[in-house]
Amino acid sequence: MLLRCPACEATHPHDPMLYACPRCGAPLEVGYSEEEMRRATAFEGRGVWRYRPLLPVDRAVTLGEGDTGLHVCERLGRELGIPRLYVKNEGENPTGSFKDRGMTVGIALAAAVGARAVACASTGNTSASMSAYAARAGLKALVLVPADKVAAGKLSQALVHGAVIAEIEGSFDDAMRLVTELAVCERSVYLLNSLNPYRLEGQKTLAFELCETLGEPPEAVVLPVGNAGNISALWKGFREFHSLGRIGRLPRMIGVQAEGAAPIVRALRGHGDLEPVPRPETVATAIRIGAPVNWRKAIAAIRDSEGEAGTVTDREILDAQTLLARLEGLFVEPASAAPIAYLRRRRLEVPGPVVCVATGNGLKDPDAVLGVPVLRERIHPDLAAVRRLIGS
Ligand code: AN7
Repeated sequence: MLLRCPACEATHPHDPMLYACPRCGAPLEVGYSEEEMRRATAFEGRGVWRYRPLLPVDRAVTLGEGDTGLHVCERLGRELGIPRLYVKNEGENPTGSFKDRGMTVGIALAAAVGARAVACASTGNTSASMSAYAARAGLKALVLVPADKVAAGKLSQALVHGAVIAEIEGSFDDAMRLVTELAVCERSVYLLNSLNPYRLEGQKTLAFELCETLGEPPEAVVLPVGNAGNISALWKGFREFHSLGRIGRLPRMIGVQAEGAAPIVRALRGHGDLEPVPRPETVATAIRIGAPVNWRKAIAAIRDSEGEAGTVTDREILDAQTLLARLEGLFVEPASAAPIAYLRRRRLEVPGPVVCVATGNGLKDPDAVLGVPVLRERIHPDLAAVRRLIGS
C-alpha cells in the first residue's frame, strides 16, 4: 500500500497521518501494488467489510454500514424519461448517510495509529457519523460546523454522542481551513475529513456494491457534489473493479451542485481551475461548500468518465425531494434530491441503468419540508370536521 498524488504523480509510503502531498500540497490517493490487487479475489460477508481485501486496514470499528437498498424506481423513471432508474438509498446506513462507509474505515485507522481524538469540519453528516463511530471506538470527537447552518437532525446526533462542537462564525470552508491547521499542529488529533484518503477507501465500496447488485456497472451514476470526496471515491472504486476484470466498462459520473454553491461546475466550464465561491448559499446545507478540497479529483472523474456536471435551483431541489417521496416512498434530504432534480431538468437519454445516489436520510432535516403543500388543517375532534376536510 502507498500514497499517490493525482496532481503531481509523486508516490509516498503508506502513512495515515499524511493529509497532503509533501511535494505539491494536493490531496492524496491510496494505491495498491499489483501483488495486493492480484490477491483481492475473494469478497465475503456483507456491507463495507465485504471488500476488506481492497481496504487499507484489517480491524473494523463497525455499526453495520453498507449494503443499503438499491431501489428500482419505475414510476419516477417514467416521469424523468429514464427506462432503468435506480435510487441507492444511503440514508439506510447506521447514522443515516453515506459518510458511515468512510468512518468505519477512518475510525479504525485512528485507533490503529493511537490517536486520542478525531476531528472534522462538517456541514452536518460527517460530524454525525464521526461522533457515532468515535463513541463506538472510545475516542474523543471534535467537530467544527458553520454556526446556524447545520440541519437539526445532524446537530442532535453530534450532541447525543458527546462530541465537542465548535460553531464557527463563518462558512464550512472556514471550518475546513481551521481543522486542517489544527491537525497539522496537534498530531494527537486525527483528521477525518475527505482530505483523508484512507476514509475515502471506505466510501468507494458503494461503487462495488452497485456493480455486484446490478450484475453489471451502471451506465451513469448521478450524485450531489459538495467537498467532492464521494464522486472521487466512487470513481476510484469503479476503476479498481475494472482493473480487476470484474466489470467490462466504466459508468459516466454526473455531478450535481446547487446553483448558489457550484464551484466545480464553474471550473469545468472555465479553464479547469477552481475559483472558490466566497459566500455559498443553498437550501441543501449539506453541499453548501464554496472551496471543495477534492476538486481536482472530481474534475478528473467527470472528464475521464465522459460524464458531466450541472446545477439545479433550490426550488428544483425541493420539488424533486417531494416527487421522490410521493412516487417512490423514499424520503431523502434536500442535497440527496439534487440528482433527481438534475435528471428532470436535463432529460438525458440513457438506455442502461442510471443510479441516483441518495446520500442522506430525509429525517436529518425535517425543517426543509415543513412548507410542502398538503391537506392539513387544525380541527375540532369531531367526525363532521374530519369528513369536511376529506371533502365527503
Ligand atoms: C447528504 O458532512 O461535506 O461531495 O461535512 O452530507 O463527498 O462532500 C457532507 C456532504 C452530499 C456531498 N450529500 O458529498 C459534511 C459534508 C450529503 C452530504 C454531500 C454531503 P461530498
